[in-house]
Amino acid sequence: MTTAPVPIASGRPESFAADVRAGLTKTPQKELPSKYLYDQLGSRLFDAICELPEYGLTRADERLLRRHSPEIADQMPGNLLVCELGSGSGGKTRWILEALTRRRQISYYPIEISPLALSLCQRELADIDSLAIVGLEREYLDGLRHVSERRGTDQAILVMFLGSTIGNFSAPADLRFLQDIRRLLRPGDFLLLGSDLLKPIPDLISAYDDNLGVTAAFNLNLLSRVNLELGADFDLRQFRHEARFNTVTSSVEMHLRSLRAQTVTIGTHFRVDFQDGETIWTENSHKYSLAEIAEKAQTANFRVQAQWVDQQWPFAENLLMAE
Ligand code: AVI
Repeated sequence: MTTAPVPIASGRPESFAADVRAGLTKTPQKELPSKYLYDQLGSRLFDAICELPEYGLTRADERLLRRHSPEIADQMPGNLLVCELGSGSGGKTRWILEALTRRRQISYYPIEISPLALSLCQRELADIDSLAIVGLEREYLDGLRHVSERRGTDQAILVMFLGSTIGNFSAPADLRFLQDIRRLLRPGDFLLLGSDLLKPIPDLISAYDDNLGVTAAFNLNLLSRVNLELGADFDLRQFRHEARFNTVTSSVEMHLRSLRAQTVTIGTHFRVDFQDGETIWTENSHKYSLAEIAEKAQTANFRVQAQWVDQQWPFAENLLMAE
């Protein structure tokens, strides 16, 4: 199941319809929210993306967690709860949970809107001794609030938000999200934040427009989802995946380009006209600098305890402490 926690819960069908309508009537740039990329097929395609030779992000995240988990565990207090925003498949979380449970009993709360992902994660980590797994089928902040309100007075929280999903919140929403997390924490709690870093543009474009066309399928699947769930008639062959780097926002943008002038019908009443060459913007993936992460963390009232960077694929694991 997906290792990508999506920015916000996918929501009910009526909000999908409303979001599609709002996004496709936006001018001058049509948009579809990236959270809708992750239906069942989209989640599987994302898992495949993580295996692609061009997409070094997930492997860098895993390498850093594997290497630095003992050091992270050493900095944690004895009485600790662990929450993960987006449970993932449990693969990379294993390193940190194993390091933490060497010294203490841990309750681990994966927070995830997909019940299937939660049960896969529970199964994957079930063999770790001294670990109690309590899956929460909720949106991130709602789940974190739930845990935070029920913890003991002397219990600290470690929140993990891995895989650079923070980069899919377009600025300034990334900062707002850090502030929202901070408001649910107490001084002395921790946030372990994964963030992809700026790297040469050709490497970034290859990572988001791979030779096998997996990312193209991931992106086009969004139109397929609109067809299936909202009764639209997008002809997928008349749209092409595009990855481009926006130097102003330091982000890789995914778009779907209309290959001709066309009209698409969504449901019974809603029609959208596309000009030849017009695009739908489907995702923003911000690439940070270390200083930028530190600045956003400090603005959100966290102290930067450590930033570890992968040498093969510039990516940072940031250990932040609530002040
Ligand atoms: C989940 N997220 C961090 C991925 C990223 O790199 O922004 C989603 C993705 N989109 C295309 N490839 C991967």
